[in-house]
Amino acid sequence: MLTSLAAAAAITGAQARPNIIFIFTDDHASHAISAYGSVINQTPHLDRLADDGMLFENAFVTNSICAPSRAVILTGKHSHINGHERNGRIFNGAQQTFPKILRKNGYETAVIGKWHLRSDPTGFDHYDVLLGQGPYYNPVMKSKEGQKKHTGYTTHIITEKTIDWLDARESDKPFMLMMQHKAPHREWEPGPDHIGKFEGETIPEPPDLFETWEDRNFYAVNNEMSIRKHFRMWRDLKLGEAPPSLNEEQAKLWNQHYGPRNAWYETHKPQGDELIRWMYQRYIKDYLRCVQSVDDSVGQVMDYLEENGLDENTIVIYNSDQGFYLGDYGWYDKRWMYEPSMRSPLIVKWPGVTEAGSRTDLMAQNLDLAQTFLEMAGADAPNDMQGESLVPVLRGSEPDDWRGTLYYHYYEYPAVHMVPKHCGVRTDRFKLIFYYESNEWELYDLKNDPREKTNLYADPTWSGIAQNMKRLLKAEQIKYEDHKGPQANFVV
Ligand SMILES: [Ca+2]
Repeated sequence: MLTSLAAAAAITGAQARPNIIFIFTDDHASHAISAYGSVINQTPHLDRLADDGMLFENAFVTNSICAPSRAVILTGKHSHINGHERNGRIFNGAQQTFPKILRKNGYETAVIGKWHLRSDPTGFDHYDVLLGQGPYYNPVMKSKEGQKKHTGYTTHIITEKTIDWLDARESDKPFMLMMQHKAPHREWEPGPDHIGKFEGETIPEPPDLFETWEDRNFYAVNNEMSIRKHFRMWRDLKLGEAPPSLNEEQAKLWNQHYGPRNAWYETHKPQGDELIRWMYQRYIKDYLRCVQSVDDSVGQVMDYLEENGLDENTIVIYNSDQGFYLGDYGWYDKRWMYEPSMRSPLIVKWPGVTEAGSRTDLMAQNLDLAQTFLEMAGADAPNDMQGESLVPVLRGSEPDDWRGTLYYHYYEYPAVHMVPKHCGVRTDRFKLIFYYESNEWELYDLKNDPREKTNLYADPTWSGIAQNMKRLLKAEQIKYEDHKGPQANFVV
């Protein structure tokens, strides 16, 4: 009797554990989500998720670049600990990750979509992932059964595979599913259903689209991600023929859309500011078209959960691997510790736990997700994970001892876009950045200068703050064991 009661209790407990769906995108800046106040697009399905859950107004990454961000999320450890400091490394899949721990605790785990870590996924019952970056159209995907070529738009295919996996599963275990889109990563190739969106509209420009950085730091002047100078006209701005990866039907639609607009460019040959404006419109519309397909995907997954009675016991999280410059600071791309790329969107719907439509301004970081997922599932997090579980915040409390400082470290130099190695700390008011290979510093007052235009580091008025921030940097480097190397070579 006792045994069967205990077994029944165990089953009830197992059933009560929530499912987790982690919807993850690549390069989706929070300022291209209307729930975050976007002035350039509408994302009704992401807004619906925010209406049902909690939106983190201050969510950040530790290292604003694609594969390293993924490694941080899987391990709950900074890049220098998990060994994936820069793109191109091969992820050590033998190390501890949160999906492995969930699996040991009775969860069924799956990842579908972009993986980008070079080694095969480990810790998953099922995976079906793009090879490397993967294309926007007709991707080859790899599963435990081998590689398979698909026809169609990659955002649609990843969504369909996600829903198919949910539909086919027979296990009574709770599940943790990662649906990871390629979109809206460069080269921003729109899907067939949104390729004509925004036509005839003028998307608002950011206030610093024409920034040249001439009297500012050397690297920012010389990096290779400016709207002004660094687009590839063929792939980024779609001048010329359709990409060869498209089939005949897809190419026909592509050429119908881009052909007449390319003819306008060839006739008018805009120059100077007019050219920058034209390139910005061309870029941002394609970026937003890709976002629109992602937003549709979020809606389709949420609809599926509701229609199949899964919505009440499934946590849905939306996040991106980092932010992005949408013409902000005169740029596209990411990498810098500046706000547009250090930030990422983070929205969590946890039915019965998060208050619908709530927001928090506490600082969260992608480093926190592994421990958050484990606590959601009732599993213990290992002591060597370096983040903070967001569960208390999701439950509605604002812990007094919540972190006041974020640590950041970017490594990928020299490399594409030529953004220097740097590290730094951010508080809710100030940001200190250290370019340790040239011993240069920047200090920004985020309250009075949110777009980081005035470097206060050498200003005597701010020397006390600079000193305090250096102390914080030293303390964070010790805390996260990143205190041996050139990034720690400074005196406070
Ligand atoms: Ca990315």
